[in-house]
Amino acid sequence: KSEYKDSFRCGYVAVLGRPNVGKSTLMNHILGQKVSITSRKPQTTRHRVLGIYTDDDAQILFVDTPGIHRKEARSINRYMNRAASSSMADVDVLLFVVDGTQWTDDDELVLEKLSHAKGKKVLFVNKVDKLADKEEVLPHIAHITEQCDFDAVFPGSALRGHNLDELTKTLKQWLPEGDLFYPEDYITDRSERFMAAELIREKLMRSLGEEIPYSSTVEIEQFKFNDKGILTISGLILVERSGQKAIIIGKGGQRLKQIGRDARIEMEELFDSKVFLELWVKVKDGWADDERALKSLGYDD
Ligand code: GDP
Ligand code: K
Ligand code: MG
Repeated sequence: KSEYKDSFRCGYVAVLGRPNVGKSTLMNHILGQKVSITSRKPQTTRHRVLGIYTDDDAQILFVDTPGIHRKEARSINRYMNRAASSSMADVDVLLFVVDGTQWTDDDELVLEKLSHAKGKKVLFVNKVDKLADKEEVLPHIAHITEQCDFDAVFPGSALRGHNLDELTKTLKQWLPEGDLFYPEDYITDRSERFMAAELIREKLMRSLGEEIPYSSTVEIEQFKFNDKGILTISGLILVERSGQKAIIIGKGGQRLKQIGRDARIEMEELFDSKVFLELWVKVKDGWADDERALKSLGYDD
């Protein structure tokens, strides 16, 4: 046994890629907890979310980002691209996540940005579980590494946890030596109110069809324990048009009830408390196109 034990390491890893490749799923799996919401729909992640992983020899600060994409017609989209691009600066490792089954123009865009960035670069080729023939990822990897140098490449699956231990080991090794930045029991720097709003938004994203999810956002109006120790949360869902409000509420209020039930179950686990959740839907036209409205709705990092 050596008396020169490796010193503790701590640093930032930005998780980058186009929408829907599995960035948030990957981070959550490594953390062992849902810190960042996920769904089948692109642009589920709208904010930069810090996920904190701590073990005996390192603390990894994952910066989960909204997917970088070309469509920038609306303020909300510009905000998301800004949030993602700015996390490329001042991190120790850039983790580029791609979908091993699908390569698009948006991937090309992220790769181009990456090729100019400084820092260690790791490529994770995700969703390999969907490939019958795993060798199919090889031309993919060749195409990517021709355009940008990577210090390590991992094929794997964020959903099934394939190759994540190896990935984590490599990431740790490239962090600078240093003490913990956050207490060891922290999993995110986000507030409980933020987490509550995100869980509601996740259930919305998952329960609705196309279009509407991108026109909705959630504000927490109340978050407090009552005298019986029950956590009372009041969430306001904002949409852009009255037709959308009707769809979210559903026939006899059924859809909104289901969204509330699903969100409450996860909140009770996350906050380790009984939760009373009230949801409201309100029309606020144009919030996604208005920089000032975005700021007041918490899109300001
Ligand atoms: P993000 O937009 O990059 O953060 O992607 P998400 O983490 O929200 O994932 C997008 C979708 O891909 C979700 O439906 C995930 O369940 C799915 N997904 C993520 N990783 C994997 C994987 O390794 N295998 C499969 N089959 N699906 C995955
Ligand atoms: K997604
Ligand atoms: Mg995401």
